Amino acid sequence: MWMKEAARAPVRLSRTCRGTGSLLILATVATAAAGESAPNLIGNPSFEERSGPEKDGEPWGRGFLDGVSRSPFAAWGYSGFWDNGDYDIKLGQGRTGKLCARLVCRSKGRGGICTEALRVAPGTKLRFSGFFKAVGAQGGACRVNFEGEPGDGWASIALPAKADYDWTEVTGTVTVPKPQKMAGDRVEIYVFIYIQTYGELWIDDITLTPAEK
Ligand SMILES: [Ca+2]
Repeated sequence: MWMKEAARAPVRLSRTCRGTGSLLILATVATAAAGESAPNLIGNPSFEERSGPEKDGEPWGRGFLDGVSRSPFAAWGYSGFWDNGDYDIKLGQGRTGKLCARLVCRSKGRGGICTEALRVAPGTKLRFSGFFKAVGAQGGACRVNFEGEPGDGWASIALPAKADYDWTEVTGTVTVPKPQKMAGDRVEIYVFIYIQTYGELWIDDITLTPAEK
């Protein structure tokens, strides 16, 4: 589904430096519920857990996620070969913890990483936050793209349009659309993070949490 570009709904977008971003997250958590953190829907959000040997039931490379193979990181899939691109995925020094994901261009096109299926009710408002760093990322764009049953690219959040920047928080709020056909009360969505530039995109500390209505 992610092989082709699709119309993307605009989303509210803001960027803050690391210090300010942490304060914003704490403020959100503090108001979400009395003393409880809003649940992060993203597995292995800080890329600290390696994928290890292949496990039964892994979604990568089959069915809906055809084209996405397993990555070195648990709960994340990867492809470096869309749009005639050739992107490697490497372990980088983490913004927090020990590790982050690094997408490294060998030939410009499109590469990216993807979450496992996340099941949410249509109409749910979700707050995205992630930290990104770029090294020589020029000649294209990088973005966070929301895909799955509601449609190809039902929302998208642009990453900074700069070739080089240090760890920067990117946030946005999206609302899950209702597909024309659905069974049950939840739909599957996926979060993709794409690089379409030369150079490197570093990724760490990804959160997707239900936002207040
Ligand atoms: Ca990390």
